[in-house]
Amino acid sequence: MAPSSDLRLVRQRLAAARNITVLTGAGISADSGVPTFRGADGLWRQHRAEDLATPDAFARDPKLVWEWYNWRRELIATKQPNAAHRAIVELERRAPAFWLATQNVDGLHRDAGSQKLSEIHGNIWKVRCTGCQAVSENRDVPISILPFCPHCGALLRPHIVWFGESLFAADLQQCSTVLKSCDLLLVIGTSGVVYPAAGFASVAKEAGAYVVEINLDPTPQSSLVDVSLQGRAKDLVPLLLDPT
Ligand code: BV8
Ligand code: ZN
Repeated sequence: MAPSSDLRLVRQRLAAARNITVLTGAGISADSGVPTFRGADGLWRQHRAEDLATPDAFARDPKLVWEWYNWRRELIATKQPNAAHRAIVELERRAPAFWLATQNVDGLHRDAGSQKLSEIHGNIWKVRCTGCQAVSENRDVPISILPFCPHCGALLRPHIVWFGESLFAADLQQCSTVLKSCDLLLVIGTSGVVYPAAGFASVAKEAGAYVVEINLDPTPQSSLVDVSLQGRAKDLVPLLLDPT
């Protein structure tokens, strides 16, 4: 558990911060029971996420990729936001300027009430047509395989950013703006290996932000952040708001 002096320091910095940016990864949803990407529970039928979350995998075997997403949709549909998600909603309410960039596709930040957010890797409850590019919400659990576009008949894909695909331009723009303008960046529950999100801490640091990391373990970013709080997000994030 993080030393109380670090917690006190971060709490003071948060209270004084005028412009807060938060970056979250799978670790914040782990406390809701959603398997992380690279943790022990990140495998499905012996496939690694990195091998399935690619355009090539979908082109080669769209049925297999949709079966993987159906497995995740069924699992995520039963999960609720946790105290860390809710504390971030409270932070959004309190801070004069706030933005959340999440790498998570589970939609739990939205369910918790976050509004000022970019889902930079997409959202598992959205589908996109590979023909007319129409994006729509689809909460079928499971989604019928294979799903086709009601407008143009083309195959539907998850509206998710796969490895080898560029993030949505609007999100990249928004993230660049909020990383360069924030005076405090909170990085919560990410292993810091997937780019461009893994570079966000250094972008903010170079722009003069105070950077705080919350994670169970050290990450490649731990050496460049100002404070690294080691522990579970559901325990630590609420403590940053109010001393209990
Ligand atoms: C891009 C959607 C430009 C899928 C995801 C070669 C060819 C092509 C690209 C590349 C290449 N080499 C490198 C790249 C770039 C690549 C990349 O970075 N690869 C890595 C693996 C080296 N990036 C991309 O491709 C990105 N696009 O760069 O575009 C481009 C275009 C073409 C060619 C070149 C460049 C797109 C990246 C997006 C990929 N999509 N998800 C899906 O979900 O179905 S990424 C996937 O990883 C998830 O979104 C996840 O969020 C993300 C990051 O993982 P984490 O969130 O950090 O989760 P992880 O399990 O790793 O870690 C959990 C952490 O939580 C741990 O640290 C753990 O300690 C901690 N934790 C656990 N429990 C708790 C906790 N902390 C606190 N409390 C707890 N209770
Ligand atoms: Zn279509």
